[in-house]
Amino acid sequence: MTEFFTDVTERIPFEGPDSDNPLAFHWYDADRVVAGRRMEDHLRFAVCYWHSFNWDGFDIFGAGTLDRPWHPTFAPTADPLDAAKAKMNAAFEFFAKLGAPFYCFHDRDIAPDGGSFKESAARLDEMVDLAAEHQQRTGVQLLWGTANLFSHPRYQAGAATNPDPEVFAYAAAQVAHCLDATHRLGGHNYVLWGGREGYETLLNTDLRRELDQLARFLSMVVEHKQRIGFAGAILIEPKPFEPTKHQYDYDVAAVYAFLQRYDLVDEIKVNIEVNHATLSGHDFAHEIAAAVDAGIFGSVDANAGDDRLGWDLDRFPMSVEQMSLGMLEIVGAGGFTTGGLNFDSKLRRQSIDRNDLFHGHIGGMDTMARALLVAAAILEGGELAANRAARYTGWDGELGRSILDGTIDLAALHDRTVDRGEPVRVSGGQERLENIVARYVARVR
Ligand code: XUL
Ligand code: CO
Repeated sequence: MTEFFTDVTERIPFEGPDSDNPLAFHWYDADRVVAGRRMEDHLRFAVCYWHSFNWDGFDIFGAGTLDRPWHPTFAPTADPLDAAKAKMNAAFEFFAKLGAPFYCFHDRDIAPDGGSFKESAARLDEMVDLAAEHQQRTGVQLLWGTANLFSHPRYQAGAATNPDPEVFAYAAAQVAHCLDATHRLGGHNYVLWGGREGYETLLNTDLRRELDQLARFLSMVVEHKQRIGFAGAILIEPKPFEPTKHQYDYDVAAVYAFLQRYDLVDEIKVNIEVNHATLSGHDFAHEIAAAVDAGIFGSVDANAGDDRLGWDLDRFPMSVEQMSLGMLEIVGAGGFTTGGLNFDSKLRRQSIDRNDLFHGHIGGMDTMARALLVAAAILEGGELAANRAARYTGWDGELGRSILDGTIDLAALHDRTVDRGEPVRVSGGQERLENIVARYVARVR
């Protein structure tokens, strides 16, 4: 097999924080045990196929810039399946050299559209057989698969939420086939991002119908999963907007309300993407905490937005502090089970060297590894937990318990309050707590 990433001949080594080697890990040490688990098992890194191998760098203003010789931009006359095979060789070469234990794909990332459903499905089957061989050879596993229900023009008005049931049927067929493929490849999860499940204008949209359709679609996915014996988790990926003006899976709270309304809460969890969280006006850590609280936390798409740009930038995560606060919620809740950290992150359009794909992922993995160390140290130190517990002690006392267990009612609280003075106010201490976090960020090694 001819190699694509020829500058990197060995697996990227761990050399520690003092190394200046840009093609080495400085913090991610797969075998290092943190809070009782190997780093690799905590973080469960995945590389995404779409940004790293499918995207040629095009944007709405200009053509592809990246060195992706299998891409139709650069090989317009190549046989699509030959090109897909060359792309898969390069992808698995990259996963293995990086030392990423997992990858993720859309059906159309690994197998090109065949023009008809039948031909597309046959191509996917052929490429899945090849992916199984690559997985066997390299030991790389599939974190999740997903069907692309947003790129083809047939999905212009959505997939499950389309006003035309023929489109719903097509999407259902595509998901059935892709879920089977994910199952065959031993996928740990199956993701549904509602790329066009939303609307542009209420003037032509029947909200109630579209939500009922979406719920029926998801119920069918759950039924199919059970029928084929897929043991992985089904995950919805919330995003507030882009490409549609309003997306139904706006954020974790909206997804949770939807799952409760349609009695799907025990069957479906969420895949939280950092840049989607920030677009919805929330911190990454908030979305994790909301999902953990609702019992629907599944997996993470690790990336970063840009403070000044209000769309989905999908940069590699580089902020240790932001990621530490997210990891604090994840590790505090017991860590990943089926999920992991998928780099739904892409290079900037000018990053045209082949090695840039390594630099992006090395930076992201080191950032997340450091964030894990910070989170584990904060949890071990216990100051934040002690502070939080102290803040709520009143609720463990007589008054708090009698309010919560219902032995005291509104009128009784009225009578109790009449002759009392003001409650004693105490400091929330936010700055002191932020300083504690900053100290851990600075100190961990
Ligand atoms: C889009 C996005 C997708 C999903 C998979 O914003 O995040 O790549 O992760 O369809
Ligand atoms: Co994503």
